[in-house]
Amino acid sequence: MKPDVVSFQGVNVKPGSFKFKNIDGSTDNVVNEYDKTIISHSSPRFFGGIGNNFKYKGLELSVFLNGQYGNEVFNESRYRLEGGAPLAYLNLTKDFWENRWTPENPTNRYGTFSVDTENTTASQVSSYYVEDASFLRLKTVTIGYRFPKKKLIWGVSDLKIYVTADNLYTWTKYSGFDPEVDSNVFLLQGFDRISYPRSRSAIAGVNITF
Ligand SMILES: [Ca+2]
Repeated sequence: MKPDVVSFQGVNVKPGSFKFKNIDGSTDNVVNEYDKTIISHSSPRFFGGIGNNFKYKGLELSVFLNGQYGNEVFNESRYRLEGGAPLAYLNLTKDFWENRWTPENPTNRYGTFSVDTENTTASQVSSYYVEDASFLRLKTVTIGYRFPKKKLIWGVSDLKIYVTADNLYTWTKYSGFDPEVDSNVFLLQGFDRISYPRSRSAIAGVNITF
């Protein structure tokens, strides 16, 4: 270990540990509860949606986009699947296991792994697990076709066929399943407790008016 490495109270900091910043100005270079600080912003600075309808002859297209900007999410999936909760004997991702820090693989991509919390800094909540959850989602797209009235027969006065698709695509840098997370606890906003992603769906329909 280099002499200027910051130590973490209660943890054996080793090569491959996360590096923490001693921000309280203490000269002992120890990180403890006095070095805690606010590191993120769980509410979006901006959120909204925009929709538009297009018509050309019998064709109709409607598009709705929604999104948010400027909020951050604690990605608990990564915390659990990258060795942050080792005592719970949770699974690890293959990517983490194969690319974790070891003396033979001295990488900055992941930290080292240990089964006990005294020997890993991964179980400390830190900015490492906090991610930008801004997104833009192609929420709903509907394409329809209304048949010309003069072509209708059998007493039909209006005939329209359509296809509607939901959650077609999401532009985001967030690495979890879905940046629009719900922790199911009101006081835990911006906390991704491995929330289930929104499903992509499509329905087709026919509207007939006699
Ligand atoms: Ca300190």
